[in-house]
Amino acid sequence: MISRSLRATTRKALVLAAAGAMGLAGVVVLSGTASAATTLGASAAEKGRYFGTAVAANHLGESDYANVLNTEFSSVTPENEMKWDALEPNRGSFNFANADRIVSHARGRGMSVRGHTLVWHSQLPGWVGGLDATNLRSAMTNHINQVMAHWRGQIHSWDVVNEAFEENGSRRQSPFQQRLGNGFIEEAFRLARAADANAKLCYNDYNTDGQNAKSNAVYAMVQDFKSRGVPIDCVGFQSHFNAQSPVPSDYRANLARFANLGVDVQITELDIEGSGTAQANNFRSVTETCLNVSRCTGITVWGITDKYSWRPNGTPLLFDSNYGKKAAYTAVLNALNGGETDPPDEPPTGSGCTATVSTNQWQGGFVGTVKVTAGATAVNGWAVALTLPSGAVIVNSWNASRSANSGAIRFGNAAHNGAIAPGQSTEFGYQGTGTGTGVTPVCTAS
Ligand code: 9MR
Repeated sequence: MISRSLRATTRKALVLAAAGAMGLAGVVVLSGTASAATTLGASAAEKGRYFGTAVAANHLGESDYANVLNTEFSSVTPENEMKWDALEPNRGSFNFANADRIVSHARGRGMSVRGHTLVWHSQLPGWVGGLDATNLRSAMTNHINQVMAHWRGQIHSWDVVNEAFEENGSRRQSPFQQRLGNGFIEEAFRLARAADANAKLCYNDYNTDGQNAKSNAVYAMVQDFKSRGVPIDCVGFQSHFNAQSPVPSDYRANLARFANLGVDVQITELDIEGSGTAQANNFRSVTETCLNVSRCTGITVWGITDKYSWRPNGTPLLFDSNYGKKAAYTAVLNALNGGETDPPDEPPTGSGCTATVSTNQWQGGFVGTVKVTAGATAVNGWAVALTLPSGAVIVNSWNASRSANSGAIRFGNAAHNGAIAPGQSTEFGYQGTGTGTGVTPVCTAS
């Protein structure tokens, strides 16, 4: 086992070599192993991460736009050009030209590409919504196969399914959900793995940045996929923030709990409305959050300049309308150049704890067994929150305290099982009447 600092030094040397080989601009070697980078992409590369942006094909010919893109970023996401309506406006008739321009621009300059997005209810041509189940399944299959084959081996990560959940954690009633049922997400991921075995396959959504009903539902889905071997490699957190939807205080804990399921996490559409120091501080904190989650492998901002943002009045990006670097830019660059952070590719991942539940249900009653597992650092006390379905009542529990007998319940560790070594587990249980299935336990370390 090599030491953390030696690993970090070796990593930095490797990353610098890789950045040089990729032709990434902006790495300045100061002396010995000390270095600082002067662009977002190069600074992120020093931390083993990418820094990307959404781009629009129709702006690539503008010199300011292309200059900032080429200098600052190491990854791109086509903002609209890979959506279903752009690629397959009529059934079976594909138009790859605009997205091809972005992919060749990026790959010709050593940038990676995020594919966005294969299965989404929005920007869906009308003909898809009119299909019956049999035709929709074959259209979805063909769309995934054709699109992924076209760029096979060229896409770092695909958003296979986008925005399939509602805020309350239920499934969004898209044509896919309505005609194909709950299994459509799993079907899409299995098709995607078969179509391009080398692309990372992501589920991507918004308002899932903190722990809430929606992110709990996505978490339960990813947990289920991992337990059954459904292929999924990453979860995208869009991270569109503003006054109504601020950076959540449990952002890091939320990303870490997903990472602890064994998937990469990516910040995929970052923008933060505001200006000046307040905006800069938010961008800094988001950047530090990613750097402090070992499997947070990269950040993508949702556009280069405020001028072309989908929310131009919110001035939510790092460059102003004249391509001037904003305070937010400097905050992100400094954060990327900051101190030691968790490397993205080494288990065990994250700190804190995770919880899984196994429920034995019979007619009229149930026993739940909850397994609490520590992350990369030791846990010295934990609590697990879960919500039982209505009608379920707990009559007995063991190896934990409990705050209530029904509804939202918080279990705390007992005196003897609060301390858990890194990567180790402990269990507690409860018995109740009614139906106790379908709960999602959320663990917090104290
Ligand atoms: O930024 C995109 C904008 O140009 C489009 O008009 C809009 C149409 O749906 O989509 C925007 O991008 C969305 C992304 O694809 C998915 N997450 C939300 C983004 C902002 O709406």
